[in-house]
Amino acid sequence: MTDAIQVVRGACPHDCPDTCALLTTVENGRATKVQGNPAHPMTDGVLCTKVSRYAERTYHPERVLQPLKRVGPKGSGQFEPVSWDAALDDIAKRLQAIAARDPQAILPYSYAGTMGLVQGESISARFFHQLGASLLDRTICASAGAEGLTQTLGNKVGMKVQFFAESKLIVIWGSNSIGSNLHFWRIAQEAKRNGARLVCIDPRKTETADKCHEHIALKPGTDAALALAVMHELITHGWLDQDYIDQHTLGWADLRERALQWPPERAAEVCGVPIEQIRQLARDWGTTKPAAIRLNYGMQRVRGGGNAVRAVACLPALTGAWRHRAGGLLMSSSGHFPVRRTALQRPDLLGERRPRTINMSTIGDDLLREASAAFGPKIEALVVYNSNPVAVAPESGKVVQGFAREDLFTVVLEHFKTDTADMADYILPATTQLEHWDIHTTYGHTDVLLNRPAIAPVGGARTNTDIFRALAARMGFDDACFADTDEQLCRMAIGDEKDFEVLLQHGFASLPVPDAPFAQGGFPTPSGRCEFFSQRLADMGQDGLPDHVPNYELASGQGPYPLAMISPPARNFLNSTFVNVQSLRDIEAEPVLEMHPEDAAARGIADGAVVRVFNGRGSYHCKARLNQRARPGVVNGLGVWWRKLGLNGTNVNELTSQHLTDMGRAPVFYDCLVEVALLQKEDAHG
Ligand SMILES: Nc1nc2c(c(=O)[nH]1)N[C@H]1C(S)=C(S)[C@@H](COP(=O)(O)OP(=O)(O)OC[C@H]3O[C@@H](n4cnc5c(=O)[nH]c(N)nc54)[C@H](O)[C@@H]3O)O[C@H]1N2
Ligand SMILES: Nc1nc2c(c(=O)[nH]1)N[C@H]1C(S)=C(S)[C@@H](COP(=O)(O)OP(=O)(O)OC[C@H]3O[C@@H](n4cnc5c(=O)[nH]c(N)nc54)[C@H](O)[C@@H]3O)O[C@H]1N2
Ligand code: SF4
Ligand SMILES: [Mo]
Repeated sequence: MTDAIQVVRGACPHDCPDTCALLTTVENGRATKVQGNPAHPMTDGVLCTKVSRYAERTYHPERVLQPLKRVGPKGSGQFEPVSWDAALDDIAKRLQAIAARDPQAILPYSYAGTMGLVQGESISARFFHQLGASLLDRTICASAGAEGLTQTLGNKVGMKVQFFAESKLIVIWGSNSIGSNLHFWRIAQEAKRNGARLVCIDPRKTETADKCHEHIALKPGTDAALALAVMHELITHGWLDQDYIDQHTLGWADLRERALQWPPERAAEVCGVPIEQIRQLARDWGTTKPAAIRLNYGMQRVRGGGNAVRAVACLPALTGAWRHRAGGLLMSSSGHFPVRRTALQRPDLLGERRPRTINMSTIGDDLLREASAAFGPKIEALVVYNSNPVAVAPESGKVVQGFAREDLFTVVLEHFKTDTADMADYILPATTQLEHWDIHTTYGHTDVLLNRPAIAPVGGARTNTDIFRALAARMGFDDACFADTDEQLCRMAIGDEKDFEVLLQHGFASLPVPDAPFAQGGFPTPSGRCEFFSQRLADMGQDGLPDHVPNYELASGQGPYPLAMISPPARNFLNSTFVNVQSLRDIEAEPVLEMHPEDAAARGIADGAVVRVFNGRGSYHCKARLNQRARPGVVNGLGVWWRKLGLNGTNVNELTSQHLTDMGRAPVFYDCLVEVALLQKEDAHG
């Protein structure tokens, strides 16, 4: 019996900064347990609750295990099983017919359902490049922050995460570490035990805020104002490292002038926080060494998200925090990895063609657009993989209307009948992380991980790569690159043969990143300095300096929608993944809206009441949860539920808009005004 037990090394595929190393126990060909690898320092043998249920998800009774073809009306969720050959032949024929008119009418739609370089964008990208399909601007998560960080530091680079353990001040800015970056929280706790002060900056009083020494509950979208006021105090109190500023930054005189326009009194008004809290934050930042900021993506999902990240990213250079390995800032480490994207994705297969680019964050509007000179052809076919846009994209009323078009041909590669798969013409069953090869970089630490298949594909599931290889063959794409195996793709993704041998042996390897990468400056910007002023932004007609850019939707005290809604992740889901895993859904129980008791009382809403959250874009039913986690004037709609598992077949994105951020063309999920009312019997279906 013991002979039949194996433990296989892998990597967590999810869009999470921790990128844990997995150990999967396989008994007689069946995965029985998924655990954290104790040998991997960042994972330290611990997984989050979600992924420790990965076997439950893999063998879920509702998993799609054979190709399905739509038989009912669009969106009815009625399908019949068909053979792989029948499905692939028909899909290839349909795509070929559209491509003969204009391949740009075909749009791939994918995101980070798996963060793997191989099952993400490798053969799939080659396929769409060879076809000449529209390109996809993958903006739905992080592109505003990434752009802001890049315009300031030069790339998505920063501190090494393990050195936060030695910091004496940690500012957790726009992130709920306990919920979404658990392994960083472990490091922050170690620092706390060693005497570090922890400050959390978040409109919501999260589990993380509960455990920090200070919580600054600012209004959503006001982080740049707060950061500018901190600079004001650093200047007026002389808490600057003038030598670091002179040698390693660009645009100080201009930034100084800008910051002097932001006394704490002004920022307190804009941010809705006490003046003394701002002064204290500046004092902490200006006088504690080493001091570090864990910046995350929560704060860049508003109109001024790029500017906000720029403003915060200036703070470590002002005090010379970068001099110490436990000082500086970390938002994303992904720019440290020398990934061979060109080899994996082969953009050269486009030849002379330059297809248009569609922004994934405005898929609602774009699916409803007619052909025009400016837009190009109407979108006639969508191929969706590693994403659930009907649930996660903003303004879902429009997204659903777009997917419901009878003249749209939609193929969805999935594990489950998600809200998006329900709208498909074909659902193709894809393998999970336990069933395929992959290689993983990360945005929260600096290790590369290899994922080996632990079990054979369940049922008739096939890997994303295999599905695109099979389609390529049917479309007559004969370039040799379509024959690359997954193992070959892993080998070419990053590093050399020697590196790959290390991965085969240990499952992970660390990048050679210096301990204090910017102690002597050397930022990867055009000037080599930390760019307070960005000429590149100025050349694009934008403000070259960071500034506070107010939200699109600002509560004025009047108007039909007086409450600001943010919709941060639910701890036991990963975006919309895991919502259908019963044991995890049981913990989250039902869709909730956190409200401050004052806002609820003004509307006659009691704790646990079913409410209608609405604005001009739509309405969403959920349960009101009254507590101090919500600040007055702000409501928190937690998690991206599957629409069909919600109370009225919608989720929070019924309310969010398709406006885009100041930089990076990203969505503004947390820049959204709503009103809340007790649900009356007559609007139970409204
Ligand atoms: N459990 C779990 N973990 C996840 C995810 C998940 O869905 N569930 N999602 C993953 C993904 S895709 C990502 S991108 C990462 C990063 O995910 P993040 O977007 O960083 O998510 P959170 O850590 O929840 O941090 C968001 C926090 O920002 C706060 N916030 C909202 N608006 C503002 C604002 O204007 N200013 C400030 N300062 N804070 C604001 C929210 O209240 C929330 O607590 O997390 C990943 N990890
Ligand atoms: N209101 C609101 N909306 C949000 C957010 C928010 O905070 N508030 N967060 C936004 C953010 S940060 C992000 S990143 C996006 C996330 O949006 P998505 O990237 O769409 O993420 P998921 O919802 O997790 O959906 C991923 C899907 O990929 C599938 N999948 C996983 N692995 C594989 C595979 O190997 N092959 C195939 N074919 N499929 C696979 C999963 O089953 C799952 O259904 O949502 C955004 N939407
Ligand atoms: S979701 Fe994040 S914390 Fe959970 S196992 Fe994956 S990488 Fe680790
Ligand atoms: Mo994300």
